Amino acid sequence: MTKDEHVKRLLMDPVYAIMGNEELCLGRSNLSIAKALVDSGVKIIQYREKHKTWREKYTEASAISRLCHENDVTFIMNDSTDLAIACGTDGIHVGQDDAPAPIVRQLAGPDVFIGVSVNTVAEMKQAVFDGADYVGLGPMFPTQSKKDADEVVTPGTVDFALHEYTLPIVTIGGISLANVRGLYDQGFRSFAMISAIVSQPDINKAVAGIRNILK
Ligand code: TZP
Ligand code: MG
Repeated sequence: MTKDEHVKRLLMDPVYAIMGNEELCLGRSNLSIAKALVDSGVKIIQYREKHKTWREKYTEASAISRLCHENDVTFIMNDSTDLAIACGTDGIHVGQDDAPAPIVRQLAGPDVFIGVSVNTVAEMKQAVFDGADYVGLGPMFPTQSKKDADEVVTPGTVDFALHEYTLPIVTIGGISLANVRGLYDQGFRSFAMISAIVSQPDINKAVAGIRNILK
């Protein structure tokens, strides 16, 4: 798939699963979680592991990258451009403290898509200027999964995102079965989730529940 096809997928398929730290996965390994996601029909997976060495991350993300490519799943690396290049991921997602998007582009080349985490209108505008392919807007709700999360996005920023913004938006932060439909009804189309998916005992059931509520 081309970069543009991957980015289009973000707006066509609402479920963006983030493997956010193995410790949130009820004792299951990242690789087993990835297999469960693929078996559940998830088509967009981000690898986000903060508590392992580079070598450990490289070993497991390479295996997950292969698994994703064999199953037509879009695979995105969080934080680290060098790991993304080494593992051959389709996309790279960077936060406000990671390498700026233009540097990621310089290192990773033209064919990889780049997502940037944003929390304010100023950050959303900067992401456009920097050549990002999509933004991750959040947190939309309070979250336990990211200890240093920003404040919840303000109503003014939500308004700007819905009515004036041009880049594809992936919403993130505290999204669950209980509130995802509300975001959809507001006009958002992509939902990145950690705890609502990978922290659930039955991943297939969790994914099916989210898809069902968005029908
Ligand atoms: N970035 C902003 S909020 C968040 C990240 C990585 C955590 C999302 O996790 P959850 O469990 O879906 O709230
Ligand atoms: Mg980061």
